[in-house]
Amino acid sequence: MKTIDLRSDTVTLPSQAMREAMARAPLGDDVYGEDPSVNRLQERCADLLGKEAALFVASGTMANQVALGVLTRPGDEVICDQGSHPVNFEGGAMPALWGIQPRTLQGDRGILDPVEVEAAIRPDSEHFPRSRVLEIENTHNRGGGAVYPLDRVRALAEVARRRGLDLYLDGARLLNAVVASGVPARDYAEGASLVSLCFSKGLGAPVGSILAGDRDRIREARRLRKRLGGAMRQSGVLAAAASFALDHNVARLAEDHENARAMAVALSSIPGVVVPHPVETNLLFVSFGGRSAVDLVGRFREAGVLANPEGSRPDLVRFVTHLDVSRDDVLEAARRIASLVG
Ligand code: TLP
Repeated sequence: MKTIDLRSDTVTLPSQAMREAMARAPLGDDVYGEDPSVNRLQERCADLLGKEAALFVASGTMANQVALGVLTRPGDEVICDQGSHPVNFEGGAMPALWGIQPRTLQGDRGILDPVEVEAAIRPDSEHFPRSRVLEIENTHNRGGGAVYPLDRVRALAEVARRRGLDLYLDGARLLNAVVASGVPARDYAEGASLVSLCFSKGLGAPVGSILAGDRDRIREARRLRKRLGGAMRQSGVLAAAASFALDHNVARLAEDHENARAMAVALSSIPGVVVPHPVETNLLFVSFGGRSAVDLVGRFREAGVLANPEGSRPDLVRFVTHLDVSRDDVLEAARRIASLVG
């Protein structure tokens, strides 16, 4: 029986063509700034995101933490959605690394309301932490892959600008948002001081993320990346995979989105099964009549379907489509699940 792995879009393996591009990549020591493949990727991503400069980093977590480290001082506060990745999935890095604290708001599927954000900004007083950064995530993971409407991003950027905060955009899946909405990446990133995107999610590269912003902030980001042990040497072998992913794997994200919708339709026909959010991109959250997600994923695993409990509610299972699963695979997964729970 074939295993169908829908735990995350991080599970993809580099294709043969991607591996060949990695093998061919011209290399140098990136700590000396001499890796042509890294330099090319950084320039390309700066342009894609409409920023002066960019820095290749090891992971989305490193991009987020370097960004927050650049934009804050100890004691500062970061306003973000309660489901945001740095709050939930980065091992407590905000306080542990930078001595900063999150101020969490309840967004609508992770999408923040500018009025609520403005109300959460602390008055200037010795009593309060200093509100310093507004962090948003597009697409929003815990929001079920929700795409930020561009006018909402602009309204939040305007609040941040007017109140002297920096906007940071966690764009781990920004290109999913771009493909789903038709909005160019640089438009989403326009009001952000720093923006990231990941190559190791739906784009199918094995490793790597980019952080983009103005020259001064990226110079400081380079220092913090070094401090975290993330200054790599012949990392062009990884940057080449990222460049290959940008060349070949962006437009096809639309297929992942269609496959997630097809799976949602198939699962919804099972009595008692509820898909609580519209499926906008490649993430699909499903409730199986209120049954425990932890128990269910164990049963699905026995049937060769891998998924994760979503975590924000005990009954939600998260399925993620990606370039290593086809339409037939997701429909087969839905059939196996139907035979278990139907
Ligand atoms: N998310 C992973 C898990 O950590 C939950 C996943 O499987 O979805 N920002 C966002 C919005 C993310 O979803 C992720 C990864 C990251 C940052 C971190 O990326 P990595 O895993 O490369 O550190």
